[in-house]
Amino acid sequence: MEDLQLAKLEDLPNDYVQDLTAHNLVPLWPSLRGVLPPTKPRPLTQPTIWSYQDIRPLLIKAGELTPIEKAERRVLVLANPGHGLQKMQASAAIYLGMQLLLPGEWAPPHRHTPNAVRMIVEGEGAYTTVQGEKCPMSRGDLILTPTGLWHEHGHDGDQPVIWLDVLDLPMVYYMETSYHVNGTHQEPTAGHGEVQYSGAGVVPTPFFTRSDKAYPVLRFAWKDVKAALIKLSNDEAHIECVQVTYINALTGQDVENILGYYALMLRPGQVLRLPARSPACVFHVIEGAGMELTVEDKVFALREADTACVPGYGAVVLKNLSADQPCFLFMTDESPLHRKLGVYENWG
Ligand code: 1HN
Repeated sequence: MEDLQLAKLEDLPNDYVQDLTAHNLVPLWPSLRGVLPPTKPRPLTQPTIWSYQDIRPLLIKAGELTPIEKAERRVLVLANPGHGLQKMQASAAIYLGMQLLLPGEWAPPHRHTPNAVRMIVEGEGAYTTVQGEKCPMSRGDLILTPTGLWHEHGHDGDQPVIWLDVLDLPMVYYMETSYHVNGTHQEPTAGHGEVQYSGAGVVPTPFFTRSDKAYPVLRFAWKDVKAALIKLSNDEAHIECVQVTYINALTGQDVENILGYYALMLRPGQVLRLPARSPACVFHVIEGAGMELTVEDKVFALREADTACVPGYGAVVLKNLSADQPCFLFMTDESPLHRKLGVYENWG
């Protein structure tokens, strides 16, 4: 049935509207279709691509213009124009930023309510210490800094290190729950979750007890995740979507509460159609000779280290443009949040 046209604010007498305003009251009907559009949402999130070739020189320039002491975190935010750049949102719930740390620099310790991950894009020799665990950074590694955990970044190498930060900041900020606390330098402690939990299907259980750590593994080395994708692809040659999810080894759930993290391998020449689902999604090329991303009427060409964001509710087609090399992608989406809220949908 066609939606009926509802009355507008202008249809009401001025003095009546002023009277409502004076009493902090608002009529619903002029805004009803806006907050509850027919048949599908109208996301502000626009399909957007950020090319690493564009970002890199601007980030290096930020390194010359602003010392780390004056920035704390030297980041250029990947802002979706559909939300307005000042909102610093890639989507409703996803924040993206490219962060630069130069040799010898130190980004001081703090903790905060938003959850973060880092996907390392370039350089060697930097590290993040998360709640005492020193996590070296290499290209393609995923390092978690979940809500409430102390973290600081240091750099013992001799080249710039650049990584992609993904946070659920827009959501946590919207809920009026975003804040940070500064801390003191953490001396690295013994023990690495990624080593202890590296046996597939087994977890440490000294004296029959499992760890009560909420986040047992903080660093996922790219060499291990890449090997898992290649093994999956070889073992199930018929499988269409060669994808893995970063999960918590103790719970089997997503590694963080609000955003989901995945790695995907496109075989040489592969065209992969992803279903239209409610969550917005981010794609970042870890390794590959080029791919094409099609969403709605937009086609983006992505090279290594490029990042793109797509709104929910649209089908996405990924195409590996190389005929002889696989293409490896890092993906982030809002599906843990959507599932928890009960609004997750897969329209196929
Ligand atoms: C943050 O703490 C980091 O620790 C990076 O490296 C980006 C963006 C917004 C709020 C906190 C970091 C951030 C951030």
